[in-house]
Amino acid sequence: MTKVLVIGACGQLGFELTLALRKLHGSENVIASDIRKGQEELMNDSFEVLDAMNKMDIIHLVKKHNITQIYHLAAVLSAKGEKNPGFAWDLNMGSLSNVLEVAKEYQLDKIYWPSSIAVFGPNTPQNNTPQNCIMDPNTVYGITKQAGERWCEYYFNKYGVDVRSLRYPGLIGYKTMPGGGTTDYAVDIYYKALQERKFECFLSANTALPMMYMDDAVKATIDLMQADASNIKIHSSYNISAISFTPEQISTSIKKYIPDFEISYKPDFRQNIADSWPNSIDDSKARNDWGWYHQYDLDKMTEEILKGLKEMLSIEENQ
Ligand code: AKB
Repeated sequence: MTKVLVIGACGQLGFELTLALRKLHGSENVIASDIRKGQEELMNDSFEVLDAMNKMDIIHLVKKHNITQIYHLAAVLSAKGEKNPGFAWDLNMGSLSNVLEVAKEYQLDKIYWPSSIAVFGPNTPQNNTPQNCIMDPNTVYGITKQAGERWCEYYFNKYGVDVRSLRYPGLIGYKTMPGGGTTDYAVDIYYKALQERKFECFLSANTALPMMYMDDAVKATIDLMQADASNIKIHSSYNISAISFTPEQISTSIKKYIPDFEISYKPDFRQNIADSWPNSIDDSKARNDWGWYHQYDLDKMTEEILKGLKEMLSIEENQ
């Protein structure tokens, strides 16, 4: 019997992934948790307030709900991490260590932990970045993700913990706002396009970054976790990719639906972070090992987000 604990369920990915996991395993079998209460849709009997820095509290929930799998999503992202690097290190590494220790001690079936394209750095090959190459992250977030990957592989090799991971590109969804990432502009731009018809971008026009629509990210995560253990050949984290685009290209895509939309550029400290990350990713190992494929290109994503967001915003306005 699968019993899942999602840590960081109220975040941008956590919200949509938790709802998808509840569809898959049944609501009563997926316990959402976060440091504080969040969206109404998650708040039922299967929600717990949890500070992932407290190992005893994680153990308490594992015992209380007979948990067999943990999805540990809580983390400080790239831009926010630079404002308080010590805290980002403590939270990202401390909570991961807690989860891996609990998995080892209580012999959990599987753990999911997200890595990121932030593991790459200025000396990484930027185009079609391979799975294995120079990795010299220069943000605290990227450093914790790279160290976390090593830590996950270590727990697999030394203790047999079945921990699985993906190096997410920028994730783009509209149902929950992202918090503190460098790729967040690609979410905000859709809100501003509908509400103000204009957007000032904190990255320059030609900054290409790997990105992915949220539905694809949820699918990738569930596919990886459902894959037969014998097909999982990488126990650090898999490169995963869908689309790559620049601010100029996403703006062109939006103009197909909102012709009077205007974009302007005012790069800030996040430009340096973006410049140190790949333009595009080679994810052939994920495609070959466990059959990954993506479903959304830029225009399909734009169409779906603008439609969904329009409905969501007009509902809010009418309330
Ligand atoms: C960020 O921008 O920090 C995240 C990421 C790419 O991991 N979205």
